[in-house]
Parts: sequence; C-alpha cells; structure tokens
Amino acid sequence: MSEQEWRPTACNLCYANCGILARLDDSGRIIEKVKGDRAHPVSQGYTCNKAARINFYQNGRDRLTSPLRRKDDGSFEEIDWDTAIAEVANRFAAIRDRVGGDKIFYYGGGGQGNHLGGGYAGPVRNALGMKYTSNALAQEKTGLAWMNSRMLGGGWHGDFHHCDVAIIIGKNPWQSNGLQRARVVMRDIGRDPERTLIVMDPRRTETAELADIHLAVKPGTDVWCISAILARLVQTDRIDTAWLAAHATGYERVLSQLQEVSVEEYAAFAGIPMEQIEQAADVIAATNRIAVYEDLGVEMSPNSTLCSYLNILLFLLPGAYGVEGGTYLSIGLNGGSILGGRGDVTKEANGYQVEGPTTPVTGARIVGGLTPCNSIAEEILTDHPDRFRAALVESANPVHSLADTKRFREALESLELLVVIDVAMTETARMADYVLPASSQYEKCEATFFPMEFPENFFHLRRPLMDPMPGTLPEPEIHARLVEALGVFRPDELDTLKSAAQGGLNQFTAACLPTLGDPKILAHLPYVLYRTLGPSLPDGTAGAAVLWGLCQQLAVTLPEQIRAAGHKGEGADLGDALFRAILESESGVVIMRSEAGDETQWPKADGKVQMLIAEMNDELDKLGQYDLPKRTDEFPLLLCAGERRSYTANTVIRDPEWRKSNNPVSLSINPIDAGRLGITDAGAARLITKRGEALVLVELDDRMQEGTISLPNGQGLTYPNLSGDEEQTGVYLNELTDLHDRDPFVGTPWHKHVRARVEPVA
Ligand SMILES: Nc1nc2c(c(=O)[nH]1)N[C@H]1C(S)=C(S)[C@@H](COP(=O)(O)OP(=O)(O)OC[C@H]3O[C@@H](n4cnc5c(=O)[nH]c(N)nc54)[C@H](O)[C@@H]3O)O[C@H]1N2
Ligand SMILES: Nc1nc2c(c(=O)[nH]1)N[C@H]1C(S)=C(S)[C@@H](COP(=O)(O)OP(=O)(O)OC[C@H]3O[C@@H](n4cnc5c(=O)[nH]c(N)nc54)[C@H](O)[C@@H]3O)O[C@H]1N2
Ligand code: SF4
Ligand SMILES: [Mo]
Repeated sequence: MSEQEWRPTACNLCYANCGILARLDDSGRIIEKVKGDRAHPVSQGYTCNKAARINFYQNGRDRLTSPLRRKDDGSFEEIDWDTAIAEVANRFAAIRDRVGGDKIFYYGGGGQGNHLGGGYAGPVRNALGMKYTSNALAQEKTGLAWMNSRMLGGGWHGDFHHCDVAIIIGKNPWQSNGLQRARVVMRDIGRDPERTLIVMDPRRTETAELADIHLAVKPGTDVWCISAILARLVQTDRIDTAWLAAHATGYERVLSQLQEVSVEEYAAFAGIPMEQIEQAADVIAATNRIAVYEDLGVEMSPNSTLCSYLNILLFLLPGAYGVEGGTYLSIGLNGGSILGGRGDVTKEANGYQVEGPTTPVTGARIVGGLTPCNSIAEEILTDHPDRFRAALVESANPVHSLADTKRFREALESLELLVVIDVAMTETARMADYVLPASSQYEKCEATFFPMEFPENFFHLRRPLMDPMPGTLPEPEIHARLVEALGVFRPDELDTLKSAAQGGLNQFTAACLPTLGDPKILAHLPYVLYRTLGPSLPDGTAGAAVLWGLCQQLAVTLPEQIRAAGHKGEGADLGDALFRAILESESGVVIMRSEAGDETQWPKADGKVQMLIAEMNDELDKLGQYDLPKRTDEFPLLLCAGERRSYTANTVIRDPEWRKSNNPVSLSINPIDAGRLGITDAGAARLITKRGEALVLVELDDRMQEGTISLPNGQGLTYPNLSGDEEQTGVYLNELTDLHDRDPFVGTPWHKHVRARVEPVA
C-alpha cells in the first residue's frame, strides 16, 4: 500500500474536467489510483470509465524530456533550454523583421483540460506582432459561435439538471460527456416520466437508448427534421408569441418561412415518421423548461451553420431562454472565449452581417478570432505575398486532427520555421524545427476554461501533484523566457511591481491597477503578472497569476453575481477576494451566481435577442430543393469519421494499451450492409474515400443505420512499443478526409459525413 495521500485534481480526458482525487505510488511519479472528488462543486464525485486511466497520459513512453532541434539530416538533437529559447526567439524575430509578424501563425493554446498555458502565449504573440490564430474550435464550434454572437451576444448552455425537455442533437453524452455528470443526468431524464429526453442521431447510441423520443434522422438531414418540428409548432399556433414580442426582434421572416414549410415532406426526407415530429412538437409546446445541446454530429455535417441557427430557435420560439430549467448564456471566467462570454450582438444591416475579419490569402471568414482550420493549408501553400511563413503550435496535434493530413503536412513542410510545445512526441512535433517539452498537467498548476454551468458558475484551479519531469518546463515559464529573449522589458522595468507583490496581494493590486493604462503592460499582462505576482503565490501556483487579471475584470463587469456566490468586497477588493478563493479552494469553487433572466442574459444595446439572420433565412428558403451531397455507386456509404467511444480521448493518451477492448479501433457497420458486401464480424476490410484508403477491422453493429459506417477518433498514432520500435494502431482518419468538404460559411469540416466504400479483403 502506498503511503501517499489522496490529492484533488481533475481528469483531463474531456472538457467536463471532473474533479478527482489521485493517489501517487511511493516513487511519487505514478498516478496509481483515482476516484471521484465529492467536494468538487459540480461533478460531485462523478467520473466516467476513463478517469482511472490518466497515468497513461502522465507517464507515456513518448514524453519529451529535452528541447530538440532538427539537424540537416532531418533527425533531432537534444539542446539545452537557453540555446532553445535564444534560437527560437531569434528565428521568429528575424521572420517578423523581414516579412512582418502577421506571417507567423499560432495554433492551439489548450486541449481538454489545460488553458492557463495558452493565456501566457499572448505576450509572445504580441511581442512578435502575430495576428492570425486558430485551434480545434474552428473545426467544430465556429458556425455556432457565429450565430451566438449575432443572435444572443454570447455562448449558451442548457440547464439539463432542471429541464423538463432535454434535446440532444448530434451528440452522444454517454460516451463524450461534455455536460457535468452526463451519464447520471441522461439516465435520470430518460427514466423520469415527467421529463422527456429527445435524441437526434442516425445511430441508436447508448444515449438514444435512454431517450423517450429517438429521432433517427438520415445523416445530414437534421435541418429538415428540426424545421419540421419548428414548422409544426408555428403552424399549430403553439409558440410563445408574448415572449417573442417582449424579448426578441426580427422573427417575422422566419415565422412566415416556417408557416410555408411542408412538414410531411421535410419529415419524410429526414426519414422521421410524422408521429414522432408531432410527439416532439407536443412536448416542446408544453413547457419553457427546454435544454438544448448540439455537437459534432451536426457541427461536422452539411448545413452545420443553418443547423446551429435552428437549434437556437428550438429554445427561443418556446420562450425557453433565460428561464430556470431552460437555456442560458454562459458567464464563466472565460469571458473572452467564443463559447462563453457576454456582449452585444454583432452589427448587421437588414439581417446580413456587414463586415468582419477574413484571412489574408483566401479571404475566409474569421469567427471569434479563429482562422478556419480547413483554410490553414491554403493560406500557406501559395506564392501570395501574405502567406504564412512560420508557425508556433502549442498543446495541439493539428497534423493528426485537421482534415486532409496530406495537404496539411505539405503546408507545414513549406514553412520556414515550425516550433511545437507539447508533452509528447506527436505527429506534429515530428515535423517541427524545434520541439519544446512542457511539463504535464499533473506537474504544474492548471485550470479549465469550459465551465458553463448556470445559475452557479465554478472555477477549478488544480495544484501540481508532483514536480515537473526533469528537462520540462511549464508553459508560463517557456513563454516568459521567450518574452525576455525578445527583449520586451528592461531587466529592472518591473521592479516596483515585484517588490509590491512581496508586500502581499493588497499591496500588489494597489500598485498594479494604475499600470494597466500603459499599453505595453496591458499587451504583455500575463507575462508581467507571472514574473511579479507569480513568485509570491503558494504551492507551485505561480502559473495562476494570470487569473488575477481575469478576477479584477470580472469584479468590474459582474460584481453582484460574484457577491451572490459569497465573495465579499467592492471593486479591486472584490477581485482580490475572488482570486484568493480560487487559490485556496483545492477542489474548485463557485465564483458567480446569477438569477434566471437577469441582465447577464440579454444583449446590452436593446435587451432583445435577434432572430433575423438573413444568410440563414436565405438558406432556409433553399431547403425545399432537398440538396445534400449525393451518395454514389463509387461511394455508397457515409462514414462518421471520428466517433467518441469508451476508450478514445482525442490524442491526449497515445499508448494503445490504455483501452480495454478492440472496439476503440474497429469500423462499425450495420449487419445488413456487411452481409451485402460479404464482410464478417472481426474480419478485415478495405475502406476507401476519395482521398485515400485504409485497412480496417470490422465490427458488426446493429446500432448503425443502414448505409452508414463509423470509426473512432484519435487513432493511428505512432507509439513506441516495449522494445522501443514504433507501431501504429487503428485508422489515421484525416488521411482519408478532404479539406474541401466543409461548411460554406465558416469552413468547418464534414467529418461526420464522409462518402466512402468498403471492400472485403481476401
Ligand atoms: N470518450 C471521449 N469523449 C470525448 C472525446 C473523446 O475523444 N473521447 N472528445 C471530446 C471532444 S473534443 C468533443 S468535441 C466531444 C464530441 O462529442 P460528440 O459530438 O458526442 O462526438 P461524436 O461521437 O463525434 O459525434 C456524436 C454523434 O453524432 C452522430 N452523428 C453522425 N452523423 C450525424 C448526423 O448527420 N446527424 C446527427 N444528428 N448526428 C449525427 C454520431 O452517430 C454520434 O453519435 O467529445 C468530447 N468527449
Ligand atoms: N476526422 C476527425 N478529425 C477530428 C475530429 C473528428 O471527430 N474527426 N475531432 C476534432 C475535434 S472536436 C477536436 S477537439 C480535435 C482535437 O485535436 P487537437 O486540438 O489537435 O488536440 P488533441 O488531440 O486534444 O491533443 C492535444 C495535444 O496536447 C498535448 N498536451 C497534453 N497536455 C499538455 C500540456 O499540458 N501542455 C502542452 N503543451 N501540450 C499538452 C497532447 O500531447 C496532444 O498532442 O480533433 C479534431 N479532429
Ligand atoms: S473523461 Fe470526461 S467525463 Fe470522464 S472522468 Fe474524465 S473529465 Fe469526467
Ligand atoms: Mo472537440
């Protein structure tokens, strides 16, 4: 038995980031046991099957332990940190000086449970004049974010814990979680005769099996199904017109469009019996406690942006917005993120968005500051003078996760400089000129920026469980050294703030607030805080220094909500109190409490949500043409390229040994399709798309709709086996996807809708 204590942290395998208690072995380096942390304010002891396996992340055999530099012969050599920092800073600076810092691209900044590090990249980006950035959100959530910013002014979240009707669209929370205590919550709603669970998914997923109404749409037809339900509500006069008159504007056009929809025809096209459409409309009409969740099944399929628009209407038309048990704007500490945050709706003319940033070469729409992932290769592989010449990738594995790996690899190869910050030797790190090894999420303090709960919002700052692995540095330190190598501040320039911090938090706050008017301090604030306040923070929490700024900002924008959660004070004192509470609470703390329908929920200018989104209203008019990418004789099947299963976790865990069966690597196919193709269970087959082919292991699965197949996400990684030889397990899906299959508005990929063919192999 280990002598070690149970210590609070969080699982980093999905963005729910459940609070856990972890116990190390006697060496203090291995996470030996894990259990749910009942003291965590929202996960309350819950975990799914994966949390127990986090040591496969912590102690992967391909963890990086030294900075690496590429040699002329293509192999890597180990170099020391001083050399690495100096060379990386000099080479980026030289590119900035020659062609401009806006030609240096930034990708990543946080994965499923680590977002503090990315916060410290800001000062490096500003010092280099970097302008264009992206991350995984720009291949899933930018269509939704575009609608959110124009309709509501921020990101929303359904109150699944108190709703009457839960509507889950293109998501399988049983496997992917994404809301707190997902399995328990889904089962509770499914079992409760007073509550209704509606699941829209072509596949009979574990969640669909719990549902009262499973709308097994044909792939890619969700917009017809949702339009049919909305039209049914409008045509039978069962929407909340009084609520709309009081809280919304611009709804006339969409209501008259829905009035005209042929409900029967739309339902038939989606493959849904009319009784189910009516049943769904009936339960929605009966309450305003409706919680909605959309995810990859629709966000990575044709018509994704229109689908996000319709999903917002699903809770607006019944007036289920800003009410308890309904859907709310999230108001977390992630105030600036495209998912959370709160602001005003974007400027429009006649419902059309009038302006907005675009990418320098192809003119693709930039939403929430993010370059569409599917456009990045096109922004590089060109002789346009504004093409990207270099990139900094942090805490992401885009060579594996972006559509069309072949094209993306070509793009990275053509860059002058690629620098990767990661904990492991990833597919992306393998292509870098310099690899900078980061300490793991259990070796430094970390936090998640995805808490979206309402009316209470929490924050969990995790302390390190152990010292950094020798040779690694936490990202705040890496970025601080880069800022210093770039010569942003004179060595003594921050001395006043440093000595103020030694006098305690109040003294620091009094000294720091007046400096925020200085544009140079503001542009590099995370760095300034890390080097001044950081050293005075307890127990390895120097990396939390950046939160001081967020807490002070929140104390200005939402003081009443912070006080309602029990934090005391006014102005800067309130900011300090919140910051102290976050530092002191080891299992997470409630940072804000709101009232249903309070002012945090409404766009600031006129207090009304906007429902005229002309681009989407135009799209709605086109649905009568029933236009969807056609299946052909060459590609008669639709591949869901990247299903979340019980042992997938993006590429956070690389060791294939972590999974407990073969299901995580196999191709699921309906037995009828398999029979037609002459393929048997556990047999091998060849999978072919227009971009490539792969050998697969088949698993017959009658949950699959006929004509559809699926493969899990996060596979095909290269990993050293016990003898040190490299092996690849499972299908590297993005070798099979095409970057041109994407949403016309925001460029999100159609990963859940890849046309394919399967052939038996002898
Ligand atoms: N176990 C596990 N959990 C994870 C992750 C992981 O890697 N593993 N990753 C995390 C991340 S980054 C994310 S973004 C989330 C994603 O979480 P989910 O969105 O739940 O993940 P997927 O399994 O990709 O897709 C969900 C569902 O979409 C369905 N689908 C396919 N085509 C269509 C369609 O045309 N219409 C509809 N309505 N549905 C369709 C599929 O059948 C599938 O059940 O999961 C998070 N949680
Ligand atoms: N075909 C297909 N492609 C997909 C998807 C799909 O369904 N189908 N899903 C997409 C989705 S929704 C997502 S979110 C993306 C995810 O893809 P990415 O955003 O590229 O990232 P992850 O696979 O989550 O890997 C995160 C990286 O962070 C590293 N890491 C872990 N901890 C730390 C740390 O503390 N510091 C640093 N510096 N690095 C760390 C890990 O080693 C890993 O390399 O994939 C997308 N790609
Ligand atoms: S994988 Fe997600 S739901 Fe499962 S324990 Fe980890 S954080 Fe919680
Ligand atoms: Mo994701």
